[in-house]
Amino acid sequence: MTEGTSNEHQVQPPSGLGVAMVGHAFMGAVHSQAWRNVHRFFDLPLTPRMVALGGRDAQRVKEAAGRFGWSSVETDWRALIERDDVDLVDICTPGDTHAEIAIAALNAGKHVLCEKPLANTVAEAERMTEAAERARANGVYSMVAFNYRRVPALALARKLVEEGRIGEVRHVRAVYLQDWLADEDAPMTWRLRKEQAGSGALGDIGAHIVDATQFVTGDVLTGVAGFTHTFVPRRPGPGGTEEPVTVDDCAVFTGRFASGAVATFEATRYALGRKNAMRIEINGSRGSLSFDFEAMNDLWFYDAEEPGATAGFRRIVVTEADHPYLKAWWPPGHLLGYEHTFTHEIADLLTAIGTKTAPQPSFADGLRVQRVLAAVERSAAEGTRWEQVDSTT
Ligand code: 4PW
Repeated sequence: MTEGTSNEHQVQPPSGLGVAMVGHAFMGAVHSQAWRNVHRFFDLPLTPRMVALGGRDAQRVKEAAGRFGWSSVETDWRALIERDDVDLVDICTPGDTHAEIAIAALNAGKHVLCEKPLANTVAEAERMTEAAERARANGVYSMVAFNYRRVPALALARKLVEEGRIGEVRHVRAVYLQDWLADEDAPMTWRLRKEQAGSGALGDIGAHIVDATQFVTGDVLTGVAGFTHTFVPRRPGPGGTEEPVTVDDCAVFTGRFASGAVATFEATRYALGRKNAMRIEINGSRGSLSFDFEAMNDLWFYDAEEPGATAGFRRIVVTEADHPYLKAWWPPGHLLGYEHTFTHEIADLLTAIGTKTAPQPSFADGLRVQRVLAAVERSAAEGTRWEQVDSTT
């Protein structure tokens, strides 16, 4: 994890890194703010130069570049990769383009940051991982953008697990709940087309809880069983015609970690009232940890070694200078937000590249998540064995 600077003075890093980004929607906007600000708050070996933004529509990409602070534009991502002033390519496009862009960039000797999930299929993720490993042998690095690893409270949770503060992990309970699809008249989007998104809630947000739980526990999932469901099979498409929804709306699955820990997962975009509730609870043999992204500065810790009369879940407000990433930011109690997780991610990436160490999560980590998603889909397709419940009274 990258240490921050004190916020009283800025340190000018020694050399620059030319960055190009492909895509300028939600993820493009949030990555842009991180590229713009990261070196103003973190002491880094490299300063990013936001040299070019890529997008297909010339007018829209020009407007986005002006708004977000990119110096030039390209309407073909291949042109970005060919440029000598580009050292790193940041991929913020839908999943169906990740493999082609990432492999071309790595083969051209450019470092790559790629949005999650790494790819739309395991086969694509395998090819990307092979390209990443070849490139790494030549000092070219890559990372998959699982930004929630960089929530200070989750980074602290990992540290507490590593230090043995909750003992042996027994239960992992994770949900990622959003509600932006609950309205059945909400229009079609690329996130609902299998050919573009790979899967629905499973890959879009389920991927985050798979990565985050593996990160916090330092363990890997070795088996899953689950099912998926699509509540609204058709939605208003472009031009007023209805279009079929070809992905899952929700995914529910159980899992087993290599250590033997038992896990449950739920990902949905139909949980009315829950806007971005990524919640993780871990119960160990000596204590428990609990986190909810909708109150992302808090980590709840239950220490079973405290005397029974006073033991209870304790709220840790993760804003102290000695908490992960916090030295770079505001005085205690002055809270951080969603965007900071991307700034932290990019600080860690620049530190890794500048010090010639492999950034994490690697494409191999992204591939492992992809294999979990594929296993859930196989389990769903093959049909979990459902036992009938006698509902007669
Ligand atoms: O974290 C989530 C993403 O990965 C965001 O809330 C939106 O859902 C955008 O993509 C996914």
